[in-house]
Amino acid sequence: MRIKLKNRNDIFLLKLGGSLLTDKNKPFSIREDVIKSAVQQIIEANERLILIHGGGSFGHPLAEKFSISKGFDTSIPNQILGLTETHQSMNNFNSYLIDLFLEKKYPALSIQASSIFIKDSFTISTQSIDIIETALDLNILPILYGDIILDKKGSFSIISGDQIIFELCENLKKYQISKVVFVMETDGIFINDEDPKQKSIKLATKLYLGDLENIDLADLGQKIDVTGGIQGKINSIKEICKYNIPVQLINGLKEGYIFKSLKNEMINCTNILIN
Ligand code: IP8
Repeated sequence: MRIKLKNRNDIFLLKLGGSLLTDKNKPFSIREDVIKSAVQQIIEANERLILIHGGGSFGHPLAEKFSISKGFDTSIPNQILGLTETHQSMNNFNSYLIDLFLEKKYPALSIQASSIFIKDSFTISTQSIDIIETALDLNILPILYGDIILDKKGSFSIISGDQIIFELCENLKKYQISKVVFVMETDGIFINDEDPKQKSIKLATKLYLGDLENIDLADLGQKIDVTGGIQGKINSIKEICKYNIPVQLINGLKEGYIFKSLKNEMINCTNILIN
């Protein structure tokens, strides 16, 4: 896929998955080499983008322990404290990332989703998208992350990195998103071979939105996190494609892939194209 940035107001949204950046089996564990390489590639590419990262072992174990995504429940001991601890844990993780950019003298700014988005039962709203746009105007890299979200009805939930992306697709006005890139620890979406006798799986390198309806997903035995798994990712892609924005799923463990994606170079990955 070759998508040229058309004008200086075109941007990429890049999501670094939590299971790529952390060891999901060990709470609060960072995959240092992977994160450092991702940061280095983003700096070297030096493109205008918004970076979003997931929770991994900093967000999901706590969110699960206190059933944060189910909302306020007085029967769960210390749930409100757990809510704030979940946020703080994500904040610490995010600080680690921000520091890596600043150490390399690259201006990155942490923007907390829990401070700029609010829920009203099912709908999420924001009055603060201009903060992100103004940061972009100043050539600052805005970094958002999966977080807790408060609900005006006196409750709360989790806002995942993917939900943040939908909100950005919906609300950014001054900047056009030319591509959303999900950086994961697999090459993309694997499907079963058309010939069932083959019993083999293959990487879907090029898909259209319509293909996602009846996709024959290969079972890679991937763990489900509190906000989704691969089927959740497909639902996210469908949502993003509604805004006519192409999506790319790439492997963050492959050397140079993040850089190449940001430079629109060819890589072995899944591209979801707009019809
Ligand atoms: O990893 C979840 O974000 P995600 C964030 O993008 C928390 O789903 C706090 C669990």
